[in-house]
Amino acid sequence: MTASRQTLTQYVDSAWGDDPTHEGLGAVVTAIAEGTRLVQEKVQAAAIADVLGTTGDVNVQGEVVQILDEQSSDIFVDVLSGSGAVAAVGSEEIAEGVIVGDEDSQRYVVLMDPLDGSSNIDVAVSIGSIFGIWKREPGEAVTADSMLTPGSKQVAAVYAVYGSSTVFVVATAAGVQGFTLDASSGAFELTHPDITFPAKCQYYSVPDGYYKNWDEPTRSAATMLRDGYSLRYVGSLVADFHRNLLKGGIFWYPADDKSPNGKLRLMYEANPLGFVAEQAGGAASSGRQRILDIQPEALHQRVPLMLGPADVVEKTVSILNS
Ligand code: AHM
Ligand code: MG
Repeated sequence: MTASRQTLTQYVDSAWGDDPTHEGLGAVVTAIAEGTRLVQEKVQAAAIADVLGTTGDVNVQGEVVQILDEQSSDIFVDVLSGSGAVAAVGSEEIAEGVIVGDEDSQRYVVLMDPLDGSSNIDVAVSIGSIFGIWKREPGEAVTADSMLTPGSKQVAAVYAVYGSSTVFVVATAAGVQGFTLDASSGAFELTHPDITFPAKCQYYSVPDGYYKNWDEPTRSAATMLRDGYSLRYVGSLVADFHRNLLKGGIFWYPADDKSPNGKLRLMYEANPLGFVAEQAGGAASSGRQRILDIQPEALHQRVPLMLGPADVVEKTVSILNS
């Protein structure tokens, strides 16, 4: 008989229930979990409900908006705004940050990629959602500028993967906890406590098809990875990252001739997953500096992104800069 596992609700209560420094964090994470349940239902039913495909709009990134991108963003803005603990929300799909309120109880700012892996929505490949959580100073004004805070100031980061199961990973300074949705009860159960990168790296996840657009140092560093590890790349950052975190692997989306700042977004993708990587004993780098140290200049700014075991990231960065 399987011992009963801690649920996300129990974890939130025991980790932060009586802790004044984390007051309200449980409400934020619980709201994200509620949104995740709703989005995973949409993802599962998308083809049947006829909500695959595009809205016909182009987002602030200049990318075609999928119907599920927009619906997911709306769902998470709603649950976060209703949590009572969130002052502002930024979304990859929304041009400006959404200011919710500046009550003292609204202590957190959440920046998110509500549905990562848009190109995989229509083809039943794993996709996910990514969240960085920052705490406001008491009395601090809630403005567009106050959302531009370095990733090192995050108090927590969360991601979900809608895959062969729905997983929900929560990282804080106390470590990285992985939950799995029990579809029959609707509870997230703690199936992967205290996640850290395994000692052995097996995989590298790099968009090799852009080799022709890379400079020589990027080619050399990628060749080192190709010589040492097996390629795994599904094209959903959050799913590639999750596999690499559990099995041992490095993810790298470098800059290239066509995208000199890389493709991925600092505030919605790099900072949250960089925070998770570091809390799991790994590292996150742009190839030039630690991701979490970057002073953001714009909500939607892009950055080259390397995430993985610390020694492999360090070696790749060193070849890139040699
Ligand atoms: P999205 O947030 O619009 O889905 O775009 C980001 C995605 C990442 O999930 C993934 O790592 C990358 O884009 C894949 O890009 P490419 O198709 O160039 O390999
Ligand atoms: Mg994304």
